[in-house]
Amino acid sequence: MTNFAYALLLSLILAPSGLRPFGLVNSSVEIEDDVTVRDGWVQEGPPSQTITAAFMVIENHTANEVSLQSADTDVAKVVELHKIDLVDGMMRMHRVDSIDIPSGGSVELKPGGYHLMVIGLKKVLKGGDKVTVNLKFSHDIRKTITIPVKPRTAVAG
Ligand SMILES: [Cu+2]
Repeated sequence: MTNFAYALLLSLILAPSGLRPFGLVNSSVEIEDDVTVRDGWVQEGPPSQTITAAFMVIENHTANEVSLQSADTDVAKVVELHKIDLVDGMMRMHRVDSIDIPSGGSVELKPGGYHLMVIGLKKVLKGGDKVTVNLKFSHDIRKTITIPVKPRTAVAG
């Protein structure tokens, strides 16, 4: 092989790798390898009640199924994962161990379905307040979100 041919071959081999840093930057932006939480809110509790619920949409952008395993907040003693099901024509609320979010999918915690039960409020939550909630998922994923309290009048039903 002549030196010229060798240099040409080398430049061809090196050209793609020379672009690779850009490719890496782009792919790390496009492939969001993370769990994201959006549209979170806490229901303003009825007066004299120390229990309320929190809702949100959890999106799983990772390659694995991820499950929400527990949650806590400074404003309450306990946060439980709950689900409302229709059992024999009755709406029944029960505790669940975890909430699974499929890879590439999302789960909506909403009134009448999955929710975070916020138990033992340490202060009265009013519309406009902000509540910080720590979420613990499988695969050692943790998220801290700060979500608004919605006044009861703003919620249908
Ligand atoms: Cu509940």
